[in-house]
Amino acid sequence: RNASSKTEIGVVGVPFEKGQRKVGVGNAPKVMRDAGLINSLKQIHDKIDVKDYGDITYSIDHDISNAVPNMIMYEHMVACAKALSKQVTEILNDGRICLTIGGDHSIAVATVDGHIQAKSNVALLWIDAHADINTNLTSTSGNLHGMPVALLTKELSDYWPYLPGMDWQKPVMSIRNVAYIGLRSVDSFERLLIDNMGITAFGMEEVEKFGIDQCVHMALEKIDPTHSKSIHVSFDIDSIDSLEAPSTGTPVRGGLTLREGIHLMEVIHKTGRLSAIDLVEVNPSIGTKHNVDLTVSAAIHIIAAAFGYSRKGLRPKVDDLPIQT
Ligand code: HAR
Ligand code: MN
Ligand code: MN
Ligand code: MN
Repeated sequence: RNASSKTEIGVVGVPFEKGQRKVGVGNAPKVMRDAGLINSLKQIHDKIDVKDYGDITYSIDHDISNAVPNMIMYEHMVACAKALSKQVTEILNDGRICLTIGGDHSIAVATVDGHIQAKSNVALLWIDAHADINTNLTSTSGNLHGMPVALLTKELSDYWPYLPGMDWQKPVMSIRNVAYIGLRSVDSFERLLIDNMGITAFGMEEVEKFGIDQCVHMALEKIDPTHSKSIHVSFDIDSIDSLEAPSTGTPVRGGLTLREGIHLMEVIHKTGRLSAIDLVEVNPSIGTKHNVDLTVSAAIHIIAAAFGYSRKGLRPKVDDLPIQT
């Protein structure tokens, strides 16, 4: 039973939506909290301790707007990321697993950076329909949520121009320590990079061929062969099929089932080395109320699985037994 060890969680909300152009994804932290996220965490088992660190706030430096070509609303990302990276480091240094509720996926530049500051040896699982490994030269949209993996990894650092205001962020992570699961909408330059760099990538074809359990184990074996790293799961809700998680900015059919998403997180939980989760791209302004409810509850189920929620149920504590045996 997983209830035997104490789990301390630190939650941070990031009401940030400037990494893409649709309104609403910035409201996800509020909507997730209103849907009972914190209580759902507390109810997983009796050894869970949750501290809510609130939402990230930041103020922007207008002097760097338009400083970098094809990076839309760049100055907003820079300011938010700096504050968020510090918060993630603080939560980890407090001895808690960091749960970051986005916001769009550009915020993962900060969460992974903050994780590396605290733990140095980090393995990153990127669960997404998209590869998010464009630079400002390869992106056809200029949307920053399509660029975080390229900003984080040292093998891609030479492909960027000088990025004003980002000097604090060191691209020290190796692409060898990154694995994708769920890919099904990858741009042509992204495909070239994945192939030429031999990046570990389990697209939906591989999920179909090997099953989700094998895919997660193979991904972990690649990025953490010594079973010693601090694991970061950056979970884009659009990895889940758009029938089960419709309220997201760039939905793609043919994705992971909610059951596969839950199982993936159960496997990660069992490693005992999960340190940080991002749950991003839930957009409560997209679709009907039913669509939003489906998407938010899918996100909460996935998060609960990562912290040890058992679908088989847990036995009561001895003191709670109605009959003393
Ligand atoms: N690859 C496309 C781009 O760069 C779309 C990627 C972004 N969508 C996301 N992120 N939701 O995973 O614009
Ligand atoms: Mn993404
Ligand atoms: Mn995506
Ligand atoms: Mn092994």
